[in-house]
Amino acid sequence: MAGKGQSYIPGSLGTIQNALTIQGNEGTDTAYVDDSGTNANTTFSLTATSLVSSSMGADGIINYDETVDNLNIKAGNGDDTITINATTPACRTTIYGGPANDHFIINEEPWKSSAGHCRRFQHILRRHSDDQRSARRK
Ligand SMILES: [Ca+2]
Ligand SMILES: [Ca+2]
Repeated sequence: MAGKGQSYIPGSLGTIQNALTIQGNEGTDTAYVDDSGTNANTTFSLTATSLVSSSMGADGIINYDETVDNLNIKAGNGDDTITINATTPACRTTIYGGPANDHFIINEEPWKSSAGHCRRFQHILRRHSDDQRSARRK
Protein backbone atom coordinates (compact mmCIF):
# COMPACT_ATOMS: atom_id res chain seq x y z
CA MET A 1 0.00 0.00 0.00
CA ALA A 2 1.91 3.03 -1.17
CA GLY A 3 0.93 6.54 -2.03
CA LYS A 4 0.53 10.02 -0.73
CA GLY A 5 -2.28 10.88 1.61
CA GLN A 6 -4.26 8.47 3.68
CA SER A 7 -4.43 4.73 3.85
CA TYR A 8 -7.57 3.21 5.28
CA ILE A 9 -8.39 -0.26 6.55
CA PRO A 10 -12.07 -0.35 7.52
CA GLY A 11 -14.21 -2.25 10.01
CA SER A 12 -12.58 -5.37 11.34
CA LEU A 13 -9.11 -6.88 11.34
CA GLY A 14 -10.57 -10.36 10.89
CA THR A 15 -9.74 -10.39 7.20
CA ILE A 16 -6.02 -9.96 7.87
CA GLN A 17 -4.84 -13.54 7.62
CA ASN A 18 -1.22 -12.90 6.75
CA ALA A 19 1.37 -10.15 6.81
CA LEU A 20 0.10 -6.75 5.69
CA THR A 21 2.72 -4.08 5.16
CA ILE A 22 1.86 -0.41 5.31
CA GLN A 23 4.31 1.88 3.62
CA GLY A 24 4.10 5.62 3.21
CA ASN A 25 6.43 7.97 1.42
CA GLU A 26 8.12 11.32 2.07
CA GLY A 27 4.79 13.08 2.60
CA THR A 28 2.67 12.92 5.73
CA ASP A 29 1.02 9.51 5.76
CA THR A 30 -1.74 8.50 8.10
CA ALA A 31 -2.81 4.91 8.59
CA TYR A 32 -6.10 3.97 10.22
CA VAL A 33 -6.35 0.50 11.71
CA ASP A 34 -10.02 0.08 12.49
CA ASP A 35 -11.30 -2.86 14.49
CA SER A 36 -14.29 -0.94 15.83
CA GLY A 37 -16.73 -3.45 14.31
CA THR A 38 -15.47 -6.23 16.56
CA ASN A 39 -17.49 -7.15 19.67
CA ALA A 40 -15.23 -9.81 21.20
CA ASN A 41 -12.60 -9.00 23.83
CA THR A 42 -9.50 -8.39 21.80
CA THR A 43 -5.79 -8.10 22.48
CA PHE A 44 -3.48 -5.77 20.60
CA SER A 45 0.28 -5.68 20.78
CA LEU A 46 2.21 -2.80 19.28
CA THR A 47 5.91 -2.51 18.60
CA ALA A 48 7.88 0.13 16.71
CA THR A 49 7.40 -1.83 13.48
CA SER A 50 4.34 -4.02 13.85
CA LEU A 51 0.87 -4.52 15.26
CA VAL A 52 -0.68 -7.88 16.03
CA SER A 53 -4.18 -8.50 17.31
CA SER A 54 -6.26 -11.47 18.34
CA SER A 55 -8.81 -10.07 15.91
CA MET A 56 -6.56 -11.08 13.02
CA GLY A 57 -6.07 -14.54 11.61
CA ALA A 58 -3.36 -16.76 13.06
CA ASP A 59 -0.68 -15.39 10.73
CA GLY A 60 -2.03 -11.86 10.69
CA ILE A 61 0.32 -8.99 11.36
CA ILE A 62 0.50 -5.39 10.21
CA ASN A 63 4.01 -4.19 9.52
CA TYR A 64 4.81 -0.52 9.23
CA ASP A 65 7.92 1.58 9.11
CA GLU A 66 9.09 5.13 9.68
CA THR A 67 7.51 6.32 6.42
CA VAL A 68 4.14 6.18 8.19
CA ASP A 69 3.78 9.41 10.14
CA ASN A 70 0.50 8.85 11.95
CA LEU A 71 -0.84 5.53 13.13
CA ASN A 72 -4.40 5.48 14.45
CA ILE A 73 -5.67 2.28 16.02
CA LYS A 74 -9.33 1.85 16.90
CA ALA A 75 -10.25 -1.08 19.10
CA GLY A 76 -13.72 -2.60 19.21
CA ASN A 77 -16.60 -2.95 21.63
CA GLY A 78 -15.14 -5.61 23.94
CA ASP A 79 -12.86 -5.37 26.99
CA ASP A 80 -9.71 -4.93 24.99
CA THR A 81 -6.14 -5.25 26.20
CA ILE A 82 -3.69 -3.09 24.35
CA THR A 83 0.01 -3.60 25.01
CA ILE A 84 2.40 -0.96 23.80
CA ASN A 85 5.90 -2.38 23.73
CA ALA A 86 7.41 0.41 21.68
CA THR A 87 6.59 3.21 19.31
CA THR A 88 8.83 4.84 16.77
CA PRO A 89 9.84 8.52 17.15
CA ALA A 90 8.96 9.10 13.50
CA CYS A 91 5.38 7.95 13.96
CA ARG A 92 2.71 9.54 16.09
CA THR A 93 0.51 6.81 17.51
CA THR A 94 -3.06 7.27 18.71
CA ILE A 95 -5.04 4.41 20.21
CA TYR A 96 -8.77 4.49 20.87
CA GLY A 97 -10.01 1.75 23.19
CA GLY A 98 -13.61 2.14 22.14
CA PRO A 99 -16.48 1.05 24.43
CA ALA A 100 -16.10 -1.24 27.50
CA ASN A 101 -13.29 -1.67 30.02
CA ASP A 102 -10.11 -1.47 28.05
CA HIS A 103 -6.69 -1.97 29.54
CA PHE A 104 -3.57 -0.26 28.32
CA ILE A 105 -0.25 -1.83 29.22
CA ILE A 106 2.69 0.38 28.44
CA ASN A 107 6.10 -1.24 28.49
CA GLU A 108 7.84 1.82 27.18
CA GLU A 109 7.37 5.56 27.37
CA PRO A 110 5.66 6.55 24.14
CA TRP A 111 4.62 9.93 25.57
CA LYS A 112 8.19 11.14 25.32
CA SER A 113 7.45 12.08 21.73
CA SER A 114 3.99 13.51 22.29
CA ALA A 115 2.71 15.55 25.22
CA GLY A 116 -0.91 15.21 24.10
CA HIS A 117 -0.79 11.46 24.20
CA CYS A 118 0.99 11.63 27.51
CA ARG A 119 -2.04 13.14 29.18
CA ARG A 120 -4.33 10.63 27.53
CA PHE A 121 -2.28 7.69 28.68
CA GLN A 122 -1.92 9.03 32.20
CA HIS A 123 -5.67 9.48 32.39
CA ILE A 124 -6.29 5.93 31.25
CA LEU A 125 -3.66 4.52 33.57
CA ARG A 126 -5.10 6.39 36.52
CA ARG A 127 -8.57 5.10 35.79
CA HIS A 128 -7.20 1.61 35.38
CA SER A 129 -5.42 1.70 38.73
CA ASP A 130 -8.58 3.03 40.42
CA ASP A 131 -10.39 0.02 39.04
CA GLN A 132 -7.71 -2.26 40.44
CA ARG A 133 -7.95 -0.69 43.88
CA SER A 134 -11.73 -1.01 44.02
CA ALA A 135 -11.44 -4.59 42.81
CA ARG A 136 -9.10 -5.40 45.69
CA ARG A 137 -11.48 -3.86 48.23
CA LYS A 138 -14.28 -6.24 47.23
CA1 LIG B 1 5.68 9.73 5.29
CA1 LIG C 1 -13.01 -1.65 23.72
